[in-house]
Amino acid sequence: MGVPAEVHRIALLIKSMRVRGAGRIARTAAYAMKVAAQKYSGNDLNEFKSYMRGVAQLLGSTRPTAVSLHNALRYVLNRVERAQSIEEAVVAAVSAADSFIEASLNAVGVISEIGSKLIEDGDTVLTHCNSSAALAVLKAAHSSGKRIRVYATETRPKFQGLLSYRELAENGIPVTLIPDSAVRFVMREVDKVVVGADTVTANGAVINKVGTSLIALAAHEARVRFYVATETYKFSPATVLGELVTIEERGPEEVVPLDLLTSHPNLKVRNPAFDVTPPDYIDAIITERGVIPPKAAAVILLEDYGATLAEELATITIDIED
Ligand code: RUB
Repeated sequence: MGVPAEVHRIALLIKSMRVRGAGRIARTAAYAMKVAAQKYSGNDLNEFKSYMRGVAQLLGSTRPTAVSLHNALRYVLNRVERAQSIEEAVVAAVSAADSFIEASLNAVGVISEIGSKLIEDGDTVLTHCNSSAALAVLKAAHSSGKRIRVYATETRPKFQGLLSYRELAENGIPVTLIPDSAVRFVMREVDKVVVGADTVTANGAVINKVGTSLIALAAHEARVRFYVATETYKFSPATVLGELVTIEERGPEEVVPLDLLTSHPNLKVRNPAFDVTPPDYIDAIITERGVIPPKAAAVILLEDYGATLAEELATITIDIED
């Protein structure tokens, strides 16, 4: 059985960024796995397993950087793989997808509560792009009565900062939009930076919207605290085994108008969508399991994936020459 049209439609929503942000992408992919399981019309366990693998492959190919997407797919697939009958496998897929979505939403709630304690009355906070986890922290601080002001970066080239601006303003939080290039200029007025994450690596580096690492650098220079708010399913187990995170490079038409590209055929444009902030520039990572130093990312990964990682390590063979 082929991948259902509804799943193709969801994959396109993620690829075209109509559904975006690492948490939303993960929850939407889990939902698509549920839809796929419910639409399966056959009666063969092995066929169902390979059908679900195909669905996961399609969804996983939509955007390369956010590991949340791959962790969500793996969460559902692992439960399908363990099933002994077709009925059990379908139920496992549906309930795994549901519990992933519920746990993901709960995690953002817990992060907002924990993170809001790091924000003080009168703080000016700078945020970048549009992270539901980071905004949840700011909204929780505001609703607990703390008077905060926010600088939201535009976030070129896709202007996700406008989404943050709107969401914060609708919640009654005083927010000012700035061009990305004004970050260092306003940093002298900023008390804290709070951003989200697409992926956290084993050494505590954070991959987030391009520009994040420059903001971290400016914050470091000005001795402004730099916090990352993220669910732990954005931690990447593959990085324990030395794998590098693929940084998505998007099309030049997002950076310069199409007519300019046509009239200047030799114009070279690069459009990396994410960048890497090293752990030395991060004061703390706010997760649903507490506020951790970036270097503790490996502990979380070993807690969550230790057994699987040990199995994978055991498959690595080396030839030792005399
Ligand atoms: C979004 C982005 C967000 C993280 C975290 O990039 O970089 O900061 O995904 O978001 P894009 P959240 O717009 O390219 O998807 O906290 O909502 O998971």
